[in-house]
Amino acid sequence: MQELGRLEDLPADYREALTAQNLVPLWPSLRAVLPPGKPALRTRPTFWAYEGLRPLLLKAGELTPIEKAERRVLVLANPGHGLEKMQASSSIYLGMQLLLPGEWAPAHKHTPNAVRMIVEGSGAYTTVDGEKCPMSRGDLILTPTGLWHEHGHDGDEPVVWLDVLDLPLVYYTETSYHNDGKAQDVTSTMAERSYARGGLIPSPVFSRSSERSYPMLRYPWAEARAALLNLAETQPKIEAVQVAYVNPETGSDCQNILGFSALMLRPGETLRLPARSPAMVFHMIEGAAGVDIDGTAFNLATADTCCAPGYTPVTLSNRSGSEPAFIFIADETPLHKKLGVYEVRS
Ligand code: 1HN
Repeated sequence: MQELGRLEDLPADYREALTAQNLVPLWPSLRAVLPPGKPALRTRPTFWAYEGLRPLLLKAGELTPIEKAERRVLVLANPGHGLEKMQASSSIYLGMQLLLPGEWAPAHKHTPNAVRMIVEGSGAYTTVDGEKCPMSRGDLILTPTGLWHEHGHDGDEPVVWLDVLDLPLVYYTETSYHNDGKAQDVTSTMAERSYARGGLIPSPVFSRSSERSYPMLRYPWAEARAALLNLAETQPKIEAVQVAYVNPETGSDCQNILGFSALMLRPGETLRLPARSPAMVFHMIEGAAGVDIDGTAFNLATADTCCAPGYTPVTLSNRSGSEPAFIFIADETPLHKKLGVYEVRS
């Protein structure tokens, strides 16, 4: 490959003349923005242990009242991007949020899409677009772009959840902003029960649900877990016991930018994921798994989280020979497919 001219090769007065007119020569930077064969990946394999994070999050509950935080979150930041950027990958933001009994996180809406994966505790709820969604471990609750949401807690123990947002991408595109609002009137709860059986949806003639971009906002863990166990039992030869969180009206990804799925590793199973362009996040819902990211190995216990850069093969292995392991996966697949840059390499 041809080596290109460097900035230092140019006379100083020429460089100054360019700068004065807001001009930049391409060739000294061409290889950096367009490296050969594979992108330059800032996203590093990174691991966040719940055991280490939890006491610091609970301490934040003592140090910072909810009124002073609005959302009491410790961000899971990837050092490859610089911690201050608050990015897990180029397009994924991760945070662990704490809500204590009696606390209230006021209503707002914003352009980034969020989901919450409940990690521990019960008694809290989030109200999204008038639907009150109770939170219990392993549930996935959507807060898509533009929908009002607020969190409350009627229980008696701390509740912690993992927030996954496309904030870095939305911020990068200069489209990130929020609006504050007043407390919502609750108009429904457990609306996901309308979609509780595969292949059956409310009548498209008489219901207004099919007009909504986000008809299902809460995906109870009990349902996802049962679906995985059924899949493993009825399709013993299936390569990966994995279910995608989709819009039940369309069968498409449940949100526009990030994709979400739940994976079951059968007892003793090892699963090789091919190198694909999207970065991925793995969060352990139940059990324990090894995650090998092209030679960087992490051991995930329940509630631990890690991320893997794109274009990198990942091997997952259940560390138990007798119990299944359940992993929540978030990735950038919908974004890459929409942009036309999605690739599977091996
Ligand atoms: C947000 O609105 C929430 O509503 C959590 O709980 C985390 C991170 C960045 C921007 C908005 C929430 C967030 C957030």
